[in-house]
Amino acid sequence: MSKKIYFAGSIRGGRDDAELYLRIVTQLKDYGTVFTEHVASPTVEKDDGQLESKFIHDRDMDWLNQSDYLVAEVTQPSLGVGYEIGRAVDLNKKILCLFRPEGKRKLSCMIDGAVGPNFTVKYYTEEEVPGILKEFFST
Ligand code: 6K6
Repeated sequence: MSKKIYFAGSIRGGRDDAELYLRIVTQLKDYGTVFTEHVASPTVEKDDGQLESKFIHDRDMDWLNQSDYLVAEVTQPSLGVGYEIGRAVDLNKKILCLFRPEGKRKLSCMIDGAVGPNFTVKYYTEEEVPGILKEFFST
């Protein structure tokens, strides 16, 4: 059966990494269905901008509920991504957080310190993504 994957990445937290999200989502699609492909879309704010926050929240939580995995790119800090990670922990989802240690930015202790059997944090460079995903989805 195809894996169900929720991808999380910053929207209102800042869109600097949007093109990277798209490249990660493209690779995730080799492993299964990605519910949140729109997070990687250059036009997400225009496409979903007319929708009520409550609709977006409830739709996204429904998708998270249906997912087996949460993959979050956490380099660009985002309240929404942090919230989704917390909810995914509560729902016992298998979680992968990807952080690029560039410049002065440091990962929140609440993500870095959450590591456990179902919670993986990877400090990475983009060329490492294929190997990281292969390992994550094989366990
Ligand atoms: C409306 C106006 C601007 O952008 C929009 C569309 N908003 C969203 N559409 C879909 N998912 C969203 C939206 N806003 C937040 N999310 C969810 O939270 C996504 O699943 C992202 O992983 C995460 C981003 O949170 P913020 O706090 O960076 O926006």
